[in-house]
Amino acid sequence: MYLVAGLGVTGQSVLRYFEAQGEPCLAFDTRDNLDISTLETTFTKTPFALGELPKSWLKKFDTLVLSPGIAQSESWVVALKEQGKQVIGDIELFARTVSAPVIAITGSNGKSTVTTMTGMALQTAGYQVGVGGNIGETVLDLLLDENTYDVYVLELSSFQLETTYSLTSQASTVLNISEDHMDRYPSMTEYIQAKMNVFSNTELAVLPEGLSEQGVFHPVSISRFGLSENVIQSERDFGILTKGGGDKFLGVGKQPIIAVSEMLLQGKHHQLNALAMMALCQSFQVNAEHFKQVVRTFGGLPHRTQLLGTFEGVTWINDSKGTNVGATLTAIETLGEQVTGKLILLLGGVSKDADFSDLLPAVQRFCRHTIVLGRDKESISAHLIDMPHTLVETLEEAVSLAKQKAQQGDCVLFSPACASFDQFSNYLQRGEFFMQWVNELYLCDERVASKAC
Ligand code: UMA
Ligand code: ADP
Repeated sequence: MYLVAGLGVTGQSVLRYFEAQGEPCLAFDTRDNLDISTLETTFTKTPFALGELPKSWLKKFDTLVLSPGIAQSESWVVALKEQGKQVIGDIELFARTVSAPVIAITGSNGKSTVTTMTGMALQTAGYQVGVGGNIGETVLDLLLDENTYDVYVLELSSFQLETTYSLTSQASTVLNISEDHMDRYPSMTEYIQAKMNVFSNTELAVLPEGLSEQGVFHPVSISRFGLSENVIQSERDFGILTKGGGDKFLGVGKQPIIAVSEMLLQGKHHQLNALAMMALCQSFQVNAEHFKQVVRTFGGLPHRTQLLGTFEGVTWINDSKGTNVGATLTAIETLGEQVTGKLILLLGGVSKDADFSDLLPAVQRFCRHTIVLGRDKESISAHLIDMPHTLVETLEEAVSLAKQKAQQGDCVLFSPACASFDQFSNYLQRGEFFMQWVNELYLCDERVASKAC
């Protein structure tokens, strides 16, 4: 028997999956105030418990299906492991059943973007593609839906990879590594180890320039991708080629595929993401025209350096999905180069014990003012000592202060470098509120101008 631990998006999909399989299970969540009334009426045969795991259950199950948000270092999980219980996740259940090929994507940043673009490329080429995992749609819901997929493209977090053992993939990648989730891992070593699990049984390992092959367990082949000239060492490596007139192309080996100027999204990280997409699709029938169609039309996902508009000469950008220092650094550097004035940076929330000093050179170079909000604002502020910055409690306050600080030609960038759980349910809700408050600020001002507010 299974114990389903965690009743969020993942746990609920596991309950649906077990019900469809006729597999009995027990359901548990550590949050004693969670409203599970709907679940209890949906899964009538499943016993539910909240807060503490009932002692009487201990003999009833042998495998724990752990949600990604629960750390294996939690004392009750450690105790269960000591008693010999097996710990697996939803990806492991998926891996045990799936028969179509899988492309597995992890990394610190760009996962959702590359997952989406890879799905688009395969779809454009005529494949029926199941896109899911950490990006939102759970892998078990993909298995349960009515479609027959030719290929699955999965975004996998380090948390999900910790509890995955038998996933076989056609192609896989760790897109990049920068510090994240340091509240969950003792050090970067354990975080990187979790990510490297994605390579444990893969036909093709797609590696960014600079990432060591150590820890890539016996892939059938390796492809590298990167921006520097010398990343291309073989016909399987993807990089930027400069042609006669100085035009730059995304290419493989010596072969140019897409002119960089054709890409709708400009910026170095978008080039990296497109190279990774092409490398991951190698063993499928996807050609240059299919890739071109993707990069010409893909304008980015919502909440990722999303342009809201230019109001009274100030541009507003929502990067609520910038949830770690690496992502925010990319956003500051990319937008800092593009904007005619300076950046007003809004960041803060749950810092996950990150080192914010990595942001300093970019903040110094590109930001007029930084506004720090949320639970961990003081500790973040300690890293910004000599930078002009202000501490506020809420995002709403930050938005109105940003408007006062911004000058003509400036760009207000909301890229929190933090998780959202102190004030919001998730990054989506945080981004929606940001957009709403920006809208209200300018709408209300218009009414002020016409004396109607
Ligand atoms: N929680 C408890 N007690 C429990 C169960 C959960 O306190 O018994 C808390 C967790 O600590 C966490 C929250 O509830 O704060 C949600 O955890 P969860 O495991 O229930 O999460 P799900 O709702 O199942 O969503 C998860 C991913 N979330 C996490 O890994 C935290 C979602 O990624 C993912 O889309 C979904 O599965 C489907 O696969 C979100 C995320 O923030 C976007 N991911 C992290 C990231 O991208 O950085 C890893
Ligand atoms: P993830 O799913 O890994 O969180 P997303 O594709 O959702 O990544 O992008 C989140 C943020 O990370 C973006 O808003 C952008 O600022 C940054 N980003 C995207 N691609 C890259 C990349 N290749 N390298 C570094 N940062 C990136």
